[in-house]
Amino acid sequence: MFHRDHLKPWGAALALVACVAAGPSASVAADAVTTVDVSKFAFGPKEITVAPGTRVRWINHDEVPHTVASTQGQEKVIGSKALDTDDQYEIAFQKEGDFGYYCTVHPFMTGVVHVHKQ
Ligand SMILES: [Cu+2]
Repeated sequence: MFHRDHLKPWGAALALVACVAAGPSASVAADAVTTVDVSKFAFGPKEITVAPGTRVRWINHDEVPHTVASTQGQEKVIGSKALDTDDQYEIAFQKEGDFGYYCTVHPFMTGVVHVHKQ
């Protein structure tokens, strides 16, 4: 009980920090979300091109868990937990570049997010 009361202000503080951090990008691309379907052991579309500030959301439609992780050797921009059926993972891409990724459970599953000003 005592512990819980102390955790609450922390949660609020963290949420506030997250809001402030996301602030500047929100004005660039308000609700731009691009969805990648994880289905039949593949990412679809396999390659996407988005503007900086776009949120990319992966949704697992398979009956087995998948992950989304930056290609080994690349900067770790993408890193989801195991996604069960219908689970989602979403991140915003701010920097321009080509971000390759794969499923750590099935490494043959690969994809690329190209982030470029359009
Ligand atoms: Cu997988």
